[in-house]
Amino acid sequence: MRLPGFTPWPEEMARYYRETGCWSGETFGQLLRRQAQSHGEQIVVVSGEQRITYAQLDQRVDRLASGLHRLGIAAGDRVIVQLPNITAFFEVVFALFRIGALPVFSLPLHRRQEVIYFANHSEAVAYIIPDIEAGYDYRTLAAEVKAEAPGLQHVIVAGEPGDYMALEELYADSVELPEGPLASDVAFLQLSGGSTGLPKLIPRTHDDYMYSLKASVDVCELDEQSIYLAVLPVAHNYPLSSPGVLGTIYAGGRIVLSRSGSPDEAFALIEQEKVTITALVPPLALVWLDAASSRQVKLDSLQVLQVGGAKLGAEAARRVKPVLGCQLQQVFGMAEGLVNYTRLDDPEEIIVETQGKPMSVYDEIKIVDDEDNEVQPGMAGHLLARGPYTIRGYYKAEEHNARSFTSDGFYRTGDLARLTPGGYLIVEGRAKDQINRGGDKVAAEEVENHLLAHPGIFDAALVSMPDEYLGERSCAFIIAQSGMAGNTADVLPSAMEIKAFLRERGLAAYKIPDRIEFVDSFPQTGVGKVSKKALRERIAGQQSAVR
Ligand code: OOB
Repeated sequence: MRLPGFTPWPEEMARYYRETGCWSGETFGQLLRRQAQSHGEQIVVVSGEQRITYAQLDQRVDRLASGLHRLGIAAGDRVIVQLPNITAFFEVVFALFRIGALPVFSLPLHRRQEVIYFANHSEAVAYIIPDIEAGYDYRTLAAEVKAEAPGLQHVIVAGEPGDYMALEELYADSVELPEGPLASDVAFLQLSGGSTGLPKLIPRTHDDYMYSLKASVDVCELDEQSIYLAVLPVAHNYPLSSPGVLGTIYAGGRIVLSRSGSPDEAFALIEQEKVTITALVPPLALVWLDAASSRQVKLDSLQVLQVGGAKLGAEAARRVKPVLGCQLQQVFGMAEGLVNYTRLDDPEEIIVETQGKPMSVYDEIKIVDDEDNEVQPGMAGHLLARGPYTIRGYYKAEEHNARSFTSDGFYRTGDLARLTPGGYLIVEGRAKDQINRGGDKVAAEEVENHLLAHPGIFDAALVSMPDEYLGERSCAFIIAQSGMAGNTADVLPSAMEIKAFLRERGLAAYKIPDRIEFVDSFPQTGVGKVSKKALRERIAGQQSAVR
């Protein structure tokens, strides 16, 4: 079933990817069935006291698929899935895959603004949440979302349902289901980090995503013996597929779920469950390094620590092996597709200093200047990517697609990078208007639009400021409404008030500016645009002055 708003690969490329075996023709529903047949009695997910086998997962997925089908959820329907790292995540997404309905992945930190947008933009029919997680009641969020998303017919709760439907009640007797989706169909909508006013949704097909799992599993050397600890939220592309939890299932391995990234919980799980590989963002890696240096830990089973999502400093990278006793693997990827890894047997210098190289020989990358001309070898420029698992367009975003892709189908990553003679990438910065807050992506324009909704704000510009721990934090420069700036302090909105205003609007907490600076005007570029470069320099200068 062709999803409206999806840009497929050109027919001759699709044929090529099929002929070369990149696209295998298998769907996720079929993958799980195959693994249940060959590894049925092996444990697939460990979550607290709960351990389930491939065969049990497969059966629960069939029953849930039957219940969802009976509820009226059909092939092509979109369903927002906002679940933490719990077993139900896997049951839900594979059940949706099996009936050909599309999960729309939302992160646990998303709030009203994000979820309402996903619901309306994707025309979702259902929304699946936990009851209370990390002290937050998602049923309250659901009530707010429902009020603003008229198309949403069902709210389904993993846990105590309150006013809604309990997920547990949907596990029906397995019934004959309609024919499943094709591998060329869109399997789900993933989230983009975004750099524009509104978040973008990323359509990924069974074929392309399955290939990204296969290539990741090969590079990361996962097999049936692998035990993957999921500490980052599993709905994110990195812990989902690089190789992540789905790669682990592809390899026939075991997933251990952690509810948090804290060393207390994670180190204990690594020891108890003999975890072999896990994935972190740089700030968490720093916390782990500190925690492991200051206490006796036995992480003997851990072979690989992946770090990605934001740039890992070379100094921290160098500490991984001596402190944690495992190999570091840098991962530079994006939900749109392209994923780069350092290889497990690469020399130390490459592992520490680079962000890896494309995982597939079918990946095509280019480094270009502002006019799209390829730069001299070794020079920095804009990174473009095309290949068997890199999308050709965002979901329902024609205008934006014209800017985000070249006419010959390369995705403009927005990253500035250079290539080493050996073909490894070093990320030098970013051209897109985005702040990377330790792996959490903040689109400047999105936050600026919310700031502009405040009656006391005339103009706003959000920029990054360097941060030792997160790499970057956000700083909002604000011009107050005329008549307010320079006026008595009680008329000027305070920084606290502005943050509270954004929070009340229901914006995810990581998007709330870390710092707010009031100014009378913005520095301008030669053509009169706001010079974010000058604002970044100003705030970085102020920071170093106080040190
Ligand atoms: C991952 O995916 P997204 O979609 O949240 O963010 C992608 C962006 C990249 O374009 C780049 O700007 C940044 O995140 N990034 C890195 C990086 N890894 C991602 N920047 C520097 N160094 C790195 N190692 O973040 C993602 C998806 C799949 C695998 C890994 C990460």
